[in-house]
Amino acid sequence: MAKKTNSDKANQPDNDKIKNLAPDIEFPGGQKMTTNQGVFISDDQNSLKAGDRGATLMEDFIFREKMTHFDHERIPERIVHARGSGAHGVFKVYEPMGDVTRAHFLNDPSLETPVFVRFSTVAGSRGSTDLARDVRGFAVKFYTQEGNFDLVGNNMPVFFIQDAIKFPDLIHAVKPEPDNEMPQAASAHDTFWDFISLMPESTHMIMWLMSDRAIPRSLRMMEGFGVHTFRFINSEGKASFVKFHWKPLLGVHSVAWDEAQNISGKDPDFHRRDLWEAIESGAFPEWELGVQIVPEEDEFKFDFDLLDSTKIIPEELVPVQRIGKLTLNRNPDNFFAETEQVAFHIGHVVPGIDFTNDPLLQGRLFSYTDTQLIRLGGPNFHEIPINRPVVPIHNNQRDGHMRQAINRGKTSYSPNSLGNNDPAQVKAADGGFTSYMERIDARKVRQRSASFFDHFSQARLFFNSQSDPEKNHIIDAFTFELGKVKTVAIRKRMLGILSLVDKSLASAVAYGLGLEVPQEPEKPINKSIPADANPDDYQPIHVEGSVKESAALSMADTVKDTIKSRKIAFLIADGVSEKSVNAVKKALIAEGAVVEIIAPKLGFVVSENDEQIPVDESLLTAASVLYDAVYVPGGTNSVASLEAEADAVHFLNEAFKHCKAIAADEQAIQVIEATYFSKKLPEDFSEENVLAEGIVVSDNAADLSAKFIKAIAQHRFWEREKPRKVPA
Ligand code: HDD
Repeated sequence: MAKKTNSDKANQPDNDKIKNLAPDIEFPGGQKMTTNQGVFISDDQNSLKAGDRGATLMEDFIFREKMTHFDHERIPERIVHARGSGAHGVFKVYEPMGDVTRAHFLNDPSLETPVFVRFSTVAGSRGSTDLARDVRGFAVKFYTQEGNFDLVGNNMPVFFIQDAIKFPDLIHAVKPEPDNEMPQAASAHDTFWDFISLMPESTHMIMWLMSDRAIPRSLRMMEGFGVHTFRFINSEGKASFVKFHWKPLLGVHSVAWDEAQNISGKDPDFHRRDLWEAIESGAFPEWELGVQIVPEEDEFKFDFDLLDSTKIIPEELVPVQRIGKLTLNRNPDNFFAETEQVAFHIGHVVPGIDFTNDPLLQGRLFSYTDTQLIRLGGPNFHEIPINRPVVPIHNNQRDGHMRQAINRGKTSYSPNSLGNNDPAQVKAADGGFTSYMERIDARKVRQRSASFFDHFSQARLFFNSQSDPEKNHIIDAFTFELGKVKTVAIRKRMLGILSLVDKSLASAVAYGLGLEVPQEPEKPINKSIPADANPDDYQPIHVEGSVKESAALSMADTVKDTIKSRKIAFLIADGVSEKSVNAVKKALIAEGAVVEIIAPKLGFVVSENDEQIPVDESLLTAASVLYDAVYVPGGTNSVASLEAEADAVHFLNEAFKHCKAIAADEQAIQVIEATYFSKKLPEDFSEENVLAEGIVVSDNAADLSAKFIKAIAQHRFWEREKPRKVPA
């Protein structure tokens, strides 16, 4: 029997959704070529012509079919989040959550719910670089026994705007400018900052966007957030507010901005490749699902509005309970069929989960189905294999473009007597969805609640919660982005806004821009005002937030005890000591790291004992920015070659500049001496120094490995930038 899949997924488990996809899988192995009508093709090389030098004949149905299909291969890319990478996996809840939600998949710890996850950048096109400074989408489709639930979140817990009606404006501002379609996948341009500087509600989100959260080391090392406040409903109909979090077990880590820009050239698919390779190698990425639960009666207990998507609930006020685990354990078989055609919608909820009146959430409820209609071509996109639930669908919807279901029977209306009044509605007690009966007593108005008008206290909370290196990176990012803005008035307006967040931030950015921080920000600060309104009614209010610092907001406080799936470069040349290679390699692999051998040329390196060591990458195809750490083994001839090899020295210099862990066998000290950081080596390589500075040189492989592993787990040694001499 022909193999059903096109890649060996022996180590990547099946689940109910994978089985549900199986009948649609096509694999050509051992098969004969046919037309789309199933006719065998004898010649796929030549079109049918009137003579061997004559014109192609209209009757050539094989040519016409092939060409027509090709001509129609593309569909519109997503208007936002066009660039994405997907994976299958499973979710399991730890304990029944029946107290707060009746959702079946959150109540049975023995149940593995299949999921499909798509990560994305927001602004760039489908082919744009993964390492753009941008928000990352984190969309999870749970194929539950009660239908599909989509948690369509981001890697940042807040959003730019408070009302969905501003979304087209925001996206028009950030996308490439309409006259010249520049810049691609970048917010560093006039239209974006023009809009932001007029919309102070975006200030909190902008702090996140200018932080290193916007340049993750890996999709596997970022948090996810549902952003809005949702509702959980239990089986008694009692509601609680809930915020969703994804906490990565590998910790939250980012790259340096200079590194991100380099990666964009060396490997624009860096994140996509990293996710794919991790899953192929069995290093399955994992996140815990966290929830912050607020009882309905506490709705007005906070100094911000739970319905305002520019606010977090600080974890100090409501702790995050970790309630289950997501594991991504299978790569897609086909990018287009799965990752491109998957259609998420925040309105895909199951009984036990409901919406709130967050005006951003409410507007999203319209946009997602609407966009799929144009993107996927019609109302039957739910039948596309990746989108269909693992439970049957029965309703009276019929027909439309590309309908797959063959609905049997005469009745497609309800009530009916001819078809036994089926399909039958389902009582709430038996699993039928019922909307939460929120009491509403209000006038119909186009207004923003005054409880949404504090735009700065949480921006300040975020800035105050960062470590010094993180603060410096935020300052650098603002200086970079506003430096790319050509209109000086926009730069000045932004400095006015920043001065309302933190004076030191504003003056550090102003310094880099060669400007003064304005005494008073331009008034009115908020320019997003209805025509008939009094501008004074729309101005920011100043709130002293009750939480001044929150550890969860800084990546400096993240998990730093693992080097699982980290990529370590070994720089070697002919004459290398294979003992010095193998001992450290073995120790790193035992901790789950990936080791790649890099040499001046591809093929094999011949060791000092004439052993052949296969080379993974050459100094030409590899670059330090693609690795987490670097090690130089011993071997007299090898180190002499590397010392004289400018690319090898550059590799190390760059690793130092990007604050990475560096190790060298004592014999390789001369290579380190050729670098510019040789002057900055610590006095000794005690564990304390290695953990502070990230460099270890030793003649003892076991000692070196142990310290190197601890150093890699630290991720980065940002302190190296201290007098800000290292331009990372
Ligand atoms: Fe959105 C896609 C996340 C606000 C309208 N959004 C999209 C995706 C993610 C998000 C992760 C990609 C899904 C995928 O991988 O296919 N969006 C968010 C978050 C928001 C948000 C976390 C704020 C909390 N979005 C938002 C608003 C609107 C939209 C306010 C419009 C009113 N979003 C869309 C869209 C997209 C989309 C136009 C484009 C492609 C798609 O839906 O399927 O409908």
